[in-house]
Amino acid sequence: MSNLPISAELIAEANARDAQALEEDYAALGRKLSRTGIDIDAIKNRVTGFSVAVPSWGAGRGGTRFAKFPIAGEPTNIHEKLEDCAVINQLSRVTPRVSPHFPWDKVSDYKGLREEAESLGLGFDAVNSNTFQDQPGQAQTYATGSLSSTVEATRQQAVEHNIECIEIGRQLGSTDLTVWVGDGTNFPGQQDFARSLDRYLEAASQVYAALPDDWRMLLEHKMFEPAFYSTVISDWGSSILAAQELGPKAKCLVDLGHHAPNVNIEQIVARLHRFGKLGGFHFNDSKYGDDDLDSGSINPHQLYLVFNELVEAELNPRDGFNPSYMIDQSHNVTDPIESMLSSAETITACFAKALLVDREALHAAQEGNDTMMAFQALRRAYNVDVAPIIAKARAEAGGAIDVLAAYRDSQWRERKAQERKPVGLGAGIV
Ligand code: AOS
Ligand code: ZN
Ligand code: ZN
Ligand code: ZN
Repeated sequence: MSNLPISAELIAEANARDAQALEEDYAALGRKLSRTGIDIDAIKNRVTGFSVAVPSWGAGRGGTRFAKFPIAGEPTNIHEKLEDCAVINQLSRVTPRVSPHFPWDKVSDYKGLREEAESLGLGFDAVNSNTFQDQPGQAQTYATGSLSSTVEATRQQAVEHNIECIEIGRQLGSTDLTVWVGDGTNFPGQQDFARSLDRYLEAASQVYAALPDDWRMLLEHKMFEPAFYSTVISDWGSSILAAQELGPKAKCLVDLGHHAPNVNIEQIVARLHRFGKLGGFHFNDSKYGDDDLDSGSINPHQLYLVFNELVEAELNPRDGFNPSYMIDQSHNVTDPIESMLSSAETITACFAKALLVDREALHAAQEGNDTMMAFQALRRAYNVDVAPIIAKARAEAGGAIDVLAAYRDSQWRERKAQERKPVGLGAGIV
């Protein structure tokens, strides 16, 4: 049974306002692109096949460690979060999957939850485990670590939680387990670097052993926070070494905010792909650290360069190419639905721009050491405004030409403010 939250009539009415202008812009861009031998419809068809998952936790207002400022009508549980994610997908048509986090999204009936998601036009993406905070009634604390803890019973508890997440994910139809641990230290000397990694690897291998054949374990590295001196899986080096040691089903996940400042993330992407270990992304943007700002809001060029490597990787699949794309943002000052609509559009646009790169010209310039023309091959595509392609693909798939205007027309948040109970105050989640 379909239970879609936004009426098709509302989208059609909103689109009627913009349809003529879109046709004109699409035709003009089509003529411009055809002068360089690009078929705009072929690009549009690739865009139609593109998708990025949204995080269940992103549907709520995020927060900082200082405060969280909830908004009226914010979702209070996984059911309401799914509804909001369905709104995002209905309007954008590029976010058909939701990535759940446990135990935050715990319910008693996962078969029922899967059906509920299906009725909203959604499926489930990677399952995320949580061993970075304690839960009420939990036997062991994660205060000094989880998979790498010096306490055997704590490591065991963390392993069992991850295995439970796999079990839940099987019922939800997921095939990836994303593991980010907060394990690390705040003081030099606090832990032995080698022995803590040994303990992590031993525990992670127990989780790995429980993976079904068609599953992957995505290791998410992070340089700092909450640990501020060292972390166990601190960078892509530690991540790929761990993934290589664990086995072929272990891959690396790149969260764009989890690197040292100014690090060349697009090169990391190329390296991970070269060794068959590129598992997925958490898209967001940052100015200073793991700021979890909206994708492309600070440095859209970096996001484009990442997609340039992804398109390049897809053309040279090496050990296969199947990265899982997901948004991981903290929406502290916006309506989360609006942020994810805008971010999904930005991410898709970077993908579309990367498709426009004249790869033949780029490769020829690279081989001939023609630096300026190589750079120009990338720059030319970056400078194209691909908005008409994205909007046209979306509208043809039943989505809105102007996603934010249609969302505001729907008065979704105002309506939910009447129906949903207010969320509590307090520090948010990172
Ligand atoms: C933490 O910094 C990471 O980005 C993780 O992906 C985390 O599980 C997620 O952000 C939810 O807090
Ligand atoms: Zn992340
Ligand atoms: Zn993060
Ligand atoms: Zn982040």
